[in-house]
Amino acid sequence: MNRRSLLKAGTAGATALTAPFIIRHSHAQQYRAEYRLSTVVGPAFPWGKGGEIWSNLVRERTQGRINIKMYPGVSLINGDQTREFSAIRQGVIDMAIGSTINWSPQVRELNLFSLPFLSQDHAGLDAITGNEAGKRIMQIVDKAGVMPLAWGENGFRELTNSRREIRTPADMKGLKFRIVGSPIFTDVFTALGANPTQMSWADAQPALASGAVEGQENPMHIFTAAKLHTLAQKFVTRWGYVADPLIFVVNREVWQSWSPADQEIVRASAVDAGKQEIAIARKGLTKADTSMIREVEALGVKVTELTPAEKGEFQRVLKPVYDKWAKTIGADLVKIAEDAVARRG
Ligand code: X2X
Repeated sequence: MNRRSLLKAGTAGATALTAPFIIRHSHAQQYRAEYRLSTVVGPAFPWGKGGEIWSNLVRERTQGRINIKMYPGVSLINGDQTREFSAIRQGVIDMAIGSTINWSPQVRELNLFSLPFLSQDHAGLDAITGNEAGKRIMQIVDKAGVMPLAWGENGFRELTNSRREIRTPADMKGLKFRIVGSPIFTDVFTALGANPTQMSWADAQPALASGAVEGQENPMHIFTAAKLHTLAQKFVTRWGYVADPLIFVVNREVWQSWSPADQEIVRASAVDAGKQEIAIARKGLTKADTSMIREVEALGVKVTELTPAEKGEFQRVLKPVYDKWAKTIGADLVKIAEDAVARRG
């Protein structure tokens, strides 16, 4: 991204605004008492923990000049997580660690990560975010009007339900699943023969508790921290169809109100917090350490690992959905990501 043209654009915009705004620009030290950081879940989850780590690092490293307050539950927008990106752009939210899923209604390229079975595993996801595709995504977010700083991770989204073990698309037939409010998920679950309903995370939990929906998909750390086994979720299928990365961002005007030195502190702190957060999100879910799976089984939950052939069957059924969305995302970007995964270590 060309930062000079970005700054110029910001200055041009500022001249149209009121005098106090310009004064704040020329006296960059005039910081707000508090900056609002939005996340969907709180510090009991790796995602919210990442927010806590970022806030603490920034507070320490700026000697309190930049004081971040966390608003989990996307509470600044009443839990309506698919409005988060617009709210950051408009300044209702100052900073966020957001899921690409929740921002994809505004930024179509972010659907890249929701292409079923694209990333395959942690190495595949790292190959995408750490290379050209990841750089392009950051440029796209920047162009969409929000300052992107670092990657984090919610995790691979696994399938859970209250009814039966799922090993094939046929096992999903007619089951009612809560899905996130992003259209690609409707296409995926419909293609698999299930009965999907879009709702926010806040609405999902009562819907699971009452049996209005029978299943959902989310990373294992969300499963344990939200105690989804107490919401009738007795079956988990680890299909790893979607990796759910997070992006650390700051509202453009807030960013420009900080001194270059403080901008650098916020950026470096986001990178450091992102690395720590990703390690927390993967804990117990690596080849070397599968303790998270044992933990879930100990809750009385049946955890099913699919064979490569079984995964291949889901992938085959979802091929038309993949191809349709690859066009929306941009064939070029999808190809770069696919090549990165194919070359992964
Ligand atoms: O709503 C979800 O499922 C969650 C918490 O994972 C996201 O915000 C994408």
